Amino acid sequence: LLIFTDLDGTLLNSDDYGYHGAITAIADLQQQQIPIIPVTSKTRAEVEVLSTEIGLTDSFIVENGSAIFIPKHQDYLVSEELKISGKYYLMQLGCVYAQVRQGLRELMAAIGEELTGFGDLTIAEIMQLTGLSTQEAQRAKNREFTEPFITPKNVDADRLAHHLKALGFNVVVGDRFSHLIGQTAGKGRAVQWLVNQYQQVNRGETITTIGLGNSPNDLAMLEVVDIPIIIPGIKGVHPGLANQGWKVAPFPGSVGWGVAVAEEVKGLIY
Ligand code: 2M8
Repeated sequence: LLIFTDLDGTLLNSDDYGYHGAITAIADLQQQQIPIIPVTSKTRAEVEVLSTEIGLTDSFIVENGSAIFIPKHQDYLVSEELKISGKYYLMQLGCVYAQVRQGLRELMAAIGEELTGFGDLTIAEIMQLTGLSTQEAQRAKNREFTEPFITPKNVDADRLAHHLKALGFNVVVGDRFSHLIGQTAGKGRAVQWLVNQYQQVNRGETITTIGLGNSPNDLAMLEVVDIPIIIPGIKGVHPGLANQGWKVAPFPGSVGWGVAVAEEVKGLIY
């Protein structure tokens, strides 16, 4: 069993980024040696700190499925030539940051509108928009593969996506921002790649996957897991995820995560 989880608004509460409601469920999973794999818009720098805090030690997927970081102690998951990046093996699916910054400029020219990306914002502005602390905002700005930008109010989402596609990029929508990502990146692809690596190690065994998310950028991940679980917001399920017939956690944020995961895992025999 593998648990793939989004962070903001899913494992972490939307308002305070806390995860208290999930602590017991996380401890139970760890006792059963069930990997908890973050699949997030966040950067490597952000996930590293959060993982240490929460006590997660498995691989993780950052910047909307642009890269998979495999810690050295999980080298059994590495079956092909992968780059080494710091303490990790790195499987890169998307572009590098300079490319997405250039993409944002090209998009502005194509639509004839100003757009504001994280690269244009100061730390103070990011703090104001997100509620992150100074250090957290610095880690969020420390991007390697994707550019979050403020969703323009006067540009139709389909038009934006259409132009980005023509420029060789994709756009996904998170809790607060739109994210410009490489065309070969995506939470779904990244999850599939990692499941495949686990599958090669566990030949013959069936691997069951649970995925948890709350925003439209989680759709691709929820589509490729065996058991998709939606974490609602305070106003209910995000319209971008509605009508899928998927299980919805009984509460928003970490409390919903804890209850839904505990229930689901109890129903499976491992
Ligand atoms: C951004 O990601 C969230 C995820 O849904 C969003 O779009 O609202 C990213 O920049 C991430 O790095 C950052 O931590 C987060 C903070 O709210 O915002």
